Amino acid sequence: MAPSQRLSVFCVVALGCFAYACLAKEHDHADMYKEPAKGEGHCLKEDADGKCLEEPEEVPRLDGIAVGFYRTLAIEAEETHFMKTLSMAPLILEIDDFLTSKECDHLIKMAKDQGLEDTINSAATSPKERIHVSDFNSDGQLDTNEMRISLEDNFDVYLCEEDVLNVYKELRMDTNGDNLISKAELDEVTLSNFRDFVLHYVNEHPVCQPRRSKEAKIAINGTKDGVFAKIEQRILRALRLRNAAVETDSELLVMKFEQEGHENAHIDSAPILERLPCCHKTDSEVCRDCRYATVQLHLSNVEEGGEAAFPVANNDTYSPKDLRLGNKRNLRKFCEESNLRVTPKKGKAVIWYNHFPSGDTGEVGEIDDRTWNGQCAVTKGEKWLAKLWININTYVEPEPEPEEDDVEETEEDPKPE
Ligand SMILES: [Ca+2]
Ligand SMILES: [Ca+2]
Repeated sequence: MAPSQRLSVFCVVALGCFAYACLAKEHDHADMYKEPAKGEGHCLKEDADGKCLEEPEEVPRLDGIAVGFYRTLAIEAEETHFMKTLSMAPLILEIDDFLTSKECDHLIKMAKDQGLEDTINSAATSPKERIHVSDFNSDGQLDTNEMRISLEDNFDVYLCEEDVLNVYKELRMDTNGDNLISKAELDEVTLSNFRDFVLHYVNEHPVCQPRRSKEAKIAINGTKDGVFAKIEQRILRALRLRNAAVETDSELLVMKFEQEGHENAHIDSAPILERLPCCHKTDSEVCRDCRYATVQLHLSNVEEGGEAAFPVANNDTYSPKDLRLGNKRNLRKFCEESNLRVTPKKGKAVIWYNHFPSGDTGEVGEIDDRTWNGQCAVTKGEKWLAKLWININTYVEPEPEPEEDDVEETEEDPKPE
């Protein structure tokens, strides 16, 4: 998932917005809205029973207005919520007390009833035929930073410089002792030995793991759980997402972070490749995530640490290369360097859009590569978090192969008259 370098119109808009950022509670601002009472959501034409006959093509997306802006959400008769804009690029929104304490406890109980398992690092166990290396300065050798990044990309492990040097030493890779690995030096190590040792090293040094957490994936498709159904409706209303093309993921991911638990920064969705099916629409392993938005529900308070972190949020000069070379994905060690850190609080929702809207069609557009996100280490106590993804199908069915009879015959070798 190599993030592409791009500047979108949203970055330009964001720059303009910073000029009047940090508005105090603008509850009376003209942009505040009340959720319409019935059915009007995003339907263009309804039948007599209120069933939608015609949906607009545009994918709804809230306007953050400016960092610090508060929007009033009157989405339930008895309750008013306030949505605060935390970042414009990417657009990140926060709603305190979005869930009640009882609702949080209910989701935790669902996870406990199902049973939590250690989160698995699937990238490390998937077979590889060769290692892809990142020789950023094209000098034909890997310095320790380039090797660190190569290991992240190949095995989803997060070593620091001293760890990389330890690996060299144990595997006797750096034969001339210059802290650089040439192609010849790399070729001396078999892939399986290299991989096995790195994974062994990471097991011995859990801080190098991409995440340390336990999780339960709760099937929510067609769930009869009334508490969850109510939360789901609240989310869709808050985001004004009631379009038929929108569906929440079939699973709610509930994560538990114990002391020292963390999750390094990653992007939740994938670039749009129209001919590759969306994972929520296929059973095939060959698929891509089509997660338009992410909803993080904080289910507990945390005594210390455990912030939700966005390393490059609101970063005017973001470049994927700087993110990698600066080791900012490693939230276990460099949490404080993240541009935006959100303190966990029971009941809080943190929401962001993983994709831009497409300027041409109003549909889901390119991935927003500033949405790098993760969880800083819990330094005291424990933390419970739920994640729900809002999916929009961006898969285009390929044209069917023409039947043999339909193939137009061309005269390649016309007979002379
Ligand atoms: Ca190099
Ligand atoms: Ca060397």
